[in-house]
Parts: sequence; structure tokens; C-alpha cells
Amino acid sequence: MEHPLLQHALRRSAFAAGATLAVTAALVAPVAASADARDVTHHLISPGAPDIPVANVKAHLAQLQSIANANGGNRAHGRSGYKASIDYVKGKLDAAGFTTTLQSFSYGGSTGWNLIADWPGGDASHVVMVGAHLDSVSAGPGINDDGSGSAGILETALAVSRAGLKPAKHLRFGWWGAEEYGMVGSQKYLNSLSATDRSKIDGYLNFDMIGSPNPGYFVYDDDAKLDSLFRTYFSGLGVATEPETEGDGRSDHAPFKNAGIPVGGLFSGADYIKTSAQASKWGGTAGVAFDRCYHSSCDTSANIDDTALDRMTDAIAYAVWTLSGESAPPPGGTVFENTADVAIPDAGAAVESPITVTGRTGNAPAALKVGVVVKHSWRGDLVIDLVAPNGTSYRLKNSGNDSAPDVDTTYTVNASAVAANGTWKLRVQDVGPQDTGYIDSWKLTF
Ligand code: DTR
Ligand code: ZN
Ligand code: ZN
Ligand code: CA
Repeated sequence: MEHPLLQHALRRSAFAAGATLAVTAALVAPVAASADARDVTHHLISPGAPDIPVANVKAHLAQLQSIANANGGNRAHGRSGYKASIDYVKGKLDAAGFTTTLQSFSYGGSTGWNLIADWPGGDASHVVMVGAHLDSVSAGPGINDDGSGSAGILETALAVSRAGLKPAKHLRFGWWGAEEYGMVGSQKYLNSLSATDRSKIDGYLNFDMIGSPNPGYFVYDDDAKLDSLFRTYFSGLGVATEPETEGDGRSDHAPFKNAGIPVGGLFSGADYIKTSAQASKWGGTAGVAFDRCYHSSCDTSANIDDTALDRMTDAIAYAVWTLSGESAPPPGGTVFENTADVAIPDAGAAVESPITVTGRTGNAPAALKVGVVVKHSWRGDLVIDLVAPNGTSYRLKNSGNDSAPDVDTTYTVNASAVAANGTWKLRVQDVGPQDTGYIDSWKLTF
């Protein structure tokens, strides 16, 4: 049976040709608002960048922990847990529509792998690249170092796919092998590129340790533009940052920087000790390392500060969305429609018809078109609301002394305060006795 919920893209011309709806422009105000309570760190400071669910990032960390458990307690270069980690990440990216490439290399008598994931589209001569190392030391599972960065960029990549992002620049993600032996994998990757291909990388962002249990908020200060992008993000959150001062040589951004590519990144701290000044601005414990399990067996899934991981991952998404320059949505918009009939009980409870919107970035339009067709013998009985995915409801029509049949119109709603993606509902209630009807169809144009 054909599913009644149709989602199809229509250009304005096609829409106009097929449409018979009268257009009534009525700007309606929200009746009730409910805040997005999922994520305390979410702030609307970027047009379009999503709030990455930290639970998803943690789910990847739980998988990496299981992989270590099943492979002798680590995910180190040359050990079975490393290849299992690569296979896990690759599987997620392949399913999300990335073009993935495994690059193998040999180091210390063992085979290592880099995983490169390209998001189709964007200007191939302007590449924004984001990376993290996927290997651990052999002493432990490496969940903060660097499961955290690996999972954070993985979930950002999956969010790119969920949003159907159409970036102006080309987006590429990399998971590096054998970082713990001196940035071996990332250096092999750069060596494998021609000078021309290296010159196409506009910038490289590195994320090595972003969920330290006693966290700091360090921003790489190599490139002024990339540095200020992250500082802007954190100042919007009201979180202080410090420049990352441990030197440029300590992670996979070093080979990129040496190749003349602008680099940036975030770091929540390793074996250095948090000072009392740092504890007063960031919380946590002064006199203790940012990560006291650095390079040891206790770097497990318990060795993560969820708030730091959450903020850092949202910052990655912010940077990716901002740097890749999301292109404009198609003119005329996309139509999402539900044509399933829903009976409206006489003088009874409200009924709802859902439409799930996917593939949009950012918030709904300030002039969201809501086409409504309700068959009813006395439309004056009907109260109609649009309910946004976050629960905000917009009154489209009140009941009244209107004896005509049927509603067949298009309302315009300022829905710019709520995210576009998610399940929207048309809610219809019949508040007067005797006359009845049903929701015939309705649609949203984004
Ligand atoms: N080299 C990383 C950890 C590390 C230590 N200091 C920094 C500074 C910036 C990025 C990373 C690091 C490792 O052990 O993998
Ligand atoms: Zn390390
Ligand atoms: Zn590391
Ligand atoms: Ca009625």
C-alpha cells in the first residue's frame, strides 16, 4: 500500500500549475512556546548549524569502548581493535551517503589505515577538512584520547547527512591511524596528495581530546580566522576559552600546518594540571590533570565530561556549517504533504495529522505556507492550529459564526523561531454540535 504521507520537491512553477488553493495571508502569533529542553548548551548563534545530540556522540563512545573490550582492551595501531574501530565508523558514514576511502599504510611492521569521508558536492577546489585520530595507545581503550574527537566529528558528519547540507565548499572528514606513534597516518595522507590537491584544502580542523573529565576549553591559535570562529562560538555560550599553548607539534594538525594549510581545533586538556584560576572559570578541580587517565587503562567511557563533549561537538558543527558556506535553498521551496483523511469527531476532542520534515537546515521560514483542506458541513465549528516539532502551536483559525462549508486555504505563519526539521502537526477541533467532517489534506512549503 502506498504511504499516504508524501514528500516531494516542487519548484514554484510546478506548484503554481497544480495548485487551486486560495491564498490568504494571515500572520499569526505563537499561542504557546516550549523551549528545546534536550540540550542545555544550545544557543541560537549560528544560522543553520544544528544542535548535535550529545547522547549520539556518547553512543559512539560506548561502541568504541565495546570494541576495545572485545579486542584486548585497546584500539591501538597494529591491533585488532583499531581495524574494528575503522569498520564501525566507515559503516555509519557509508549508510549516511558519504563516499569513503580506506587508505592503508605500513608502520612498525603493521598495517594502519586512514579513513577519508567525502560529502558529495561543493566546490572541489575549496575543501574544508575536519579530522581526528582513531587509534588509542596500547595501554587502554582511548575513549577521551581520541574516541571523543572521533565520535564528535562522526556525529557532525551524520548531522550533515541528516540536514542534506548543500555546502558551497567541499566537505571532507578524516580519521587518522597511528597518531600515537607521531602523527603517522595524517602525515601519510598529506604525502599522498599532490601539491595541487594540498592547495585545494582551505583549512583543516583537528579534534584530539574534547571530553576531558576535568575539562578546559582550549582553542588552537594558529590561524586568526579559525581561532576567532571558535572563540566567537564559545563567547556566545558564555564559556571562557584559552589559547592552546602546548605547542603545535602534538597532534594531527601539525602535518597540515607544515604543508602550509591553515589549521584550527579544540582541546579540553591532557596531562597538564588545572590551575586554580582555570578551575574558577571552568569549574572542576584545581591541582588535578585535565585528564588524569591520559594514556592509561582508565581512559574508558567513564572518563568523559558530558558538558565539555556536548559544547565541543556543537562547536564543531558550528564551524563546519559556517566554513563550508551552506548554499541558498531552492527558490519556490519544498512541499511536504499529508493526504491521509482524518475524521473530526463532532463537538469532540482535537485530532491531529502529522507531517515529518527532513533535510532542512536551521529554522522554519518567517513566512511558512500552510495549505489546509478540511471537508466540513459548517466550518464555523472548527478551531485549527499548527503545532511545531518543539510543541509551539500557532492558531490558524478560530471557531466563529461562519456558516460556510469546508476550509480550503493557505495560511502564512511566522515560524522562524523553531527548527524546520521534525514532525509538524495540524490540529483540528470541532467545538460545535451537529456538523462534522474530516481533514482532507494539508501541506507545508519550506
Ligand atoms: N598528542 C595528543 C594529546 C595532546 C596533548 N597536547 C595536545 C595539544 C593539542 C592537541 C592534542 C594534544 C595525544 O596523545 O594523542
Ligand atoms: Zn594520545
Ligand atoms: Zn590524541
Ligand atoms: Ca460539529
